Amino acid sequence: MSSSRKPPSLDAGGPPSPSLPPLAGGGGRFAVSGATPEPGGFGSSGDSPSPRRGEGRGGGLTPSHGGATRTTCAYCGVGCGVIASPDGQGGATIAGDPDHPANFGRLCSKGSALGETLGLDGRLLTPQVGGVEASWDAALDLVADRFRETIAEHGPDSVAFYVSGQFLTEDYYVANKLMKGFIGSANIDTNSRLCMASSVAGHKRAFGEDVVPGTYADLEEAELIVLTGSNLAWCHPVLHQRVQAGGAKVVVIDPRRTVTADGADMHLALRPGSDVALWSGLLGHLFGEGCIDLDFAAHVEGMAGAASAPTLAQVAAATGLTKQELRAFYALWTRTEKVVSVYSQGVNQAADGTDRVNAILDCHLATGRIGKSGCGPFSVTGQPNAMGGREVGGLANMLAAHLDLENAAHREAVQGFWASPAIADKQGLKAVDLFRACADGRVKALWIMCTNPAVSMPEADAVRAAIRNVPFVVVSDIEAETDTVRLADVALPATGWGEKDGTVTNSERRISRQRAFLPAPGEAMDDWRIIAEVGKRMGWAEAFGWSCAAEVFDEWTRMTALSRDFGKVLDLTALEGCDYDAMAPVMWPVGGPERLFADGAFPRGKGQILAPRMGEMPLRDRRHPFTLNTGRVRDHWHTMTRTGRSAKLSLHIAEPFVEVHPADAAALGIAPAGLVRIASAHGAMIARAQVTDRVARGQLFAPIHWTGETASTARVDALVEGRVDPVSGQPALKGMAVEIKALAPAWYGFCVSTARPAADTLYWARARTAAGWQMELAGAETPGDWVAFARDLCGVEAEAVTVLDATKGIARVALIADGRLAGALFAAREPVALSRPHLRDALGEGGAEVLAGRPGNGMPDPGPVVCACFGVGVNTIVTAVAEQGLVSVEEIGAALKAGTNCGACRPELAALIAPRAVAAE
Ligand SMILES: Nc1nc2c(c(=O)[nH]1)N[C@H]1C(S)=C(S)[C@@H](COP(=O)(O)OP(=O)(O)OC[C@H]3O[C@@H](n4cnc5c(=O)[nH]c(N)nc54)[C@H](O)[C@@H]3O)O[C@H]1N2
Ligand SMILES: Nc1nc2c(c(=O)[nH]1)N[C@H]1C(S)=C(S)[C@@H](COP(=O)(O)OP(=O)(O)OC[C@H]3O[C@@H](n4cnc5c(=O)[nH]c(N)nc54)[C@H](O)[C@@H]3O)O[C@H]1N2
Ligand code: SF4
Ligand SMILES: [Mo]
Repeated sequence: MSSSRKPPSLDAGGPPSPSLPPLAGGGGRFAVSGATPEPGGFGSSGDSPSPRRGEGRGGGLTPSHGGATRTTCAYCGVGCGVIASPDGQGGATIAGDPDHPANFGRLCSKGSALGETLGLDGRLLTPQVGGVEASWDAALDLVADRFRETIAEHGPDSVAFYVSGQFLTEDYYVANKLMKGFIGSANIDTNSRLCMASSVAGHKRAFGEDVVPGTYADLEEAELIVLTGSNLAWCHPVLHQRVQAGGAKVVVIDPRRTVTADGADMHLALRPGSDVALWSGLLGHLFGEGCIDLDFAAHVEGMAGAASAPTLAQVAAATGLTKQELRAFYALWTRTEKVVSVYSQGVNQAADGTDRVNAILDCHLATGRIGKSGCGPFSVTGQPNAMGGREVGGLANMLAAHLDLENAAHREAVQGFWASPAIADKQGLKAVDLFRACADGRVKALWIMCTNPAVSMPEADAVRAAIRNVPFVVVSDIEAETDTVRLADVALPATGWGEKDGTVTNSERRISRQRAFLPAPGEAMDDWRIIAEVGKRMGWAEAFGWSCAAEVFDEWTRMTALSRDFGKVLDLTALEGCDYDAMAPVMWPVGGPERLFADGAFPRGKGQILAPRMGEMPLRDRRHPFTLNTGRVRDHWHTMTRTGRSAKLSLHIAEPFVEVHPADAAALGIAPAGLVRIASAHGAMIARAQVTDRVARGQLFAPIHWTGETASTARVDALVEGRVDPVSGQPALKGMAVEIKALAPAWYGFCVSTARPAADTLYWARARTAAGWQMELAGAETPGDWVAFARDLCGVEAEAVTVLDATKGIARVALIADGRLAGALFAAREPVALSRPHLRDALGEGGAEVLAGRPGNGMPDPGPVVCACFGVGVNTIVTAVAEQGLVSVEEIGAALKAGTNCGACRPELAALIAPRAVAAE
């Protein structure tokens, strides 16, 4: 059933072979590093404890043969080009593609470690019905029958799909076609609702179409870059490197002092939610200073609204910034011609997210700073195909090809193109409403694909209950056990990154191929094909009869004649009939200009400035006096189903945490590294307190990554309310009213184990290590028998060596099997202070001597990992900085190699050179 795969190949390690298609914009403006993998170094999955491909069930797997494949990174919207060289045993060596115009060879820590995530342990390899293995025929028939019956009985709006910005364009196109054109409902929404919906709505209001006008090259050509609501150094690391290479002044607007802010020329730590006031104030200032492009103004409506912009005093009161800070920022923006304003989830994920987007776009429209070299507003996309999903109409309020559900001519054109029996004629349920409709019984059959809403949706506990309430739930995933797969009646195994063929569109509208370089494992099937098989079985064999991804893509490119003919920018028609296998990265409009709107030719005729507003502040109340901010860490991706497989990526930050200001911590009796419980009216989580002035008083920050699979109670979205922006339907994921309390567990613990440890204690958080696993623990009651507890935890009946002191509350247990350390538990009444790297290294090696908890004499403790690629710890770095007098990131690199591969840790290294850095652990 697998599609034809003829990826272009190149000789491993050598220069691109002549048979490779030329890539647009090759060469590169900035230095290429990380292009050549270390021999036997990162990228090989050989050292992971995973079963090898072909060894497992499913049989008949062809081993991948030599040669390398050009593809695109699985993760963020930067869309870096990757060269994957399969090792023939199911793994692959990964390098940056020096010719890809997104990254010119660079990769961040996550991209560099892609090879470590290819193992098959934990993968979903066969269809499951009711938790029991089933054949594809049985599973697909069941899905088609249940959907058909439900529609027949309750109408097309009684079913829904919830899909993902990690879908390839082909997957997305097929899902959208099935729901909107054949089932005849618009009840297909996507996790992009949580991510890009406010940018989509803002673009449509300002330009008349969802278009990002600029290119990555603008980041190098700009003189000023404003990063607002964006932690670029951690979330789009390769773009951050391009920003730094360009040498522009950088301003960061973020309530939190992020690593991105550390490296900026100016950090405006505004009050959460005051973004609209800040940007509206800038618009007023631009008018006041006469910094308006009068020629461009002829192409823009709404200029007069700027008269109602807030005054400097009003902006200062709203943002909590000083007038001096505001004047400095406004003056810099006003006098700099080449300015790019990059924004992301600190802007989109708010109850006034669309207004925030437009407040930024307004300033660029008023000054004509758009579509020209080095200037423009720049919404950076999160997921690898956030942009592609928008093109094919994956959101519940749009049609494919940037056309509108509300427009009868658009509907007719789409239905005509598909020759479909139906066409959705009203908006479908947007994510938050969709799961509410699951809760109250309106949705009776639900298909979730490539996303983990039981973790990532606001009101996640209620969403979990809502999914349980749906009579028939299908989940397509690559993993056998996720919080959402556990709720499925039918679980369908999808092929994952490296196994599937298709296209993705990155933040600068550049379409790149993802190419398979590994065989499909077990019985896994490509997502587009799974959906097409269901479409066929529902009675539409012809409309869903493609034989490979290339045919789907071809149909899609032809469809963009519709957007072109309706005067939209989106146009892929020049790619019709292209050589899909050899396709080089290309921007849309294909064959058109790279930058858009410099001439003021907007799809709607004129650009639109929205009247400035003051914005909406996050809620707080007496019971919930803190504002909870949420977001990402450098080395983890979302719900960790992929990055959690890599030991390198798991050790940068190995457990859920909450940043809390020292004054708040002191007032509430929260000790550094103590445990806290944060709670809202919707739910609660437990995490490690990180006492830091990176957050302001009254604010907290917690990461989104931990799930029911990786921690006891740390799904941050359990707390977040499903309050949405009225224009975009995007939930306010960043500003939640919560309370925080110190917890006083009876004991704290740390464990390492060669087998996957499992606990049922008040708190636990599990992470991969090179030789197995580690777990942070805390318990409400002290176990009566520590040895039994340790054996149970590690799942081994090994010989135990112990140091037990009941009066001091100390318990240390080493479990020795065949003379090697199979597990170790350290417990104490206080958070356990010991050298975690030392213990991790001893696993599978040393014996009872680990009970000392520290390396022997003369062996320094490296501390927590900063550089993931070379595993360099913070203590090693701080010591070298002090002892060798290192003064730059380059010198640290020369001395320790840290920061010399992917460079994602360079901002953190820079911070360690600062005098206040101290050794940890
Ligand atoms: N390492 C890593 N990289 C990723 C991802 C990942 O999971 N891990 N995910 C990808 C995806 S899908 C996305 S969408 C992007 C997200 O990329 P980003 O948007 O950069 O990431 P976040 O950490 O969600 O949030 C960005 C910042 O918004 C700030 N913020 C919170 N409230 C406000 C506010 O009111 N105003 C302003 N101005 N700022 C505020 C937060 O403090 C935070 O630092 O990252 C992508 N890249
Ligand atoms: N509080 C708060 N909540 C947030 C955010 C926030 O900043 N704060 N950010 C939001 C944003 S921007 C996003 S994008 C979401 C992300 O949230 P999710 O989309 O829920 O997170 P992922 O872990 O990326 O889920 C992807 C799932 O698809 C599976 N998968 C991977 N590859 C494939 C494939 O090829 N096919 C199939 N069928 N499955 C596959 C993975 O195993 C995983 O289970 O979270 C949102 N939630
Ligand atoms: S910046 Fe990192 S995660 Fe994003 S596409 Fe590039 S390598 Fe992948
Ligand atoms: Mo996202």
